[in-house]
Amino acid sequence: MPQTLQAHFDALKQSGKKGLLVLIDPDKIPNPLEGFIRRVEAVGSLAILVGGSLTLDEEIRQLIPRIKELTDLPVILFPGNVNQVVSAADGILLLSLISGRNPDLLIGRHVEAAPLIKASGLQVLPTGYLLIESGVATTVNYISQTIPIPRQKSEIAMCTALAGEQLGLRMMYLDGGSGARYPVPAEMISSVAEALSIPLIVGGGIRSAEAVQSAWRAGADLVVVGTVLEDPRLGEDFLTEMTHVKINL
Ligand code: 1GP
Repeated sequence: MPQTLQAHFDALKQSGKKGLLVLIDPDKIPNPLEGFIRRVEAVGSLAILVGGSLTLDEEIRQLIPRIKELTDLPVILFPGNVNQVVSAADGILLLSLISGRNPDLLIGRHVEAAPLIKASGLQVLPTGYLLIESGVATTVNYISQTIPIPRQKSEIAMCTALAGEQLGLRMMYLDGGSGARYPVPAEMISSVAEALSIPLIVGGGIRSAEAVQSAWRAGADLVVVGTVLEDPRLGEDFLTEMTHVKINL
């Protein structure tokens, strides 16, 4: 990927192509990691996201250099807290939780992390993060202490995302949270996608190739999958299904 990550994702959006991003939770590192990375490459993931809203140890600091040794795919942090700013990665989704009204997650943590991020040399992807109600109380619901946007309230999601773009955010992420029971509804994805001119990421509860394609069809530019890959059998089935999908619709 010779361009910057932002330029790459902007170009993807402009061209109407679609992308997949695999998320690794540093507390649930696939074993063996190398075999997993090879399958992630084979399935066409554009980058590897690393992070989570709650991490139990410092594993992320060792994990990123291990991934970098195994692949040329960009590694992008998906940080749940300031401790997940690791300079060995390529970029960071600098998330502002704009669906919530928790000032710490809108701007507070960012102030604390700003000098670290500047010193790290990481490429910054300023990202509006919208938490969507997903049929189960996810870790991110609890940890963020915010109310997710109700599933049927597409117009709230759309106005929130639009405000984020108007404020200068460069990416938008609609997330049901890791392990969501239901993925973000297609109608909500469409409504948000139609309002935005920046790349739209969708994740949470996506467990099949059909669900990935459904999110793409609705207007997601990038789809994130994490939990499905943590189960060896389901993960294998998913990756096999995805190898048959024509990724750039
Ligand atoms: C979580 O969107 C990501 O923030 C991925 O969700 O783990 O449910 O795939 P899953």
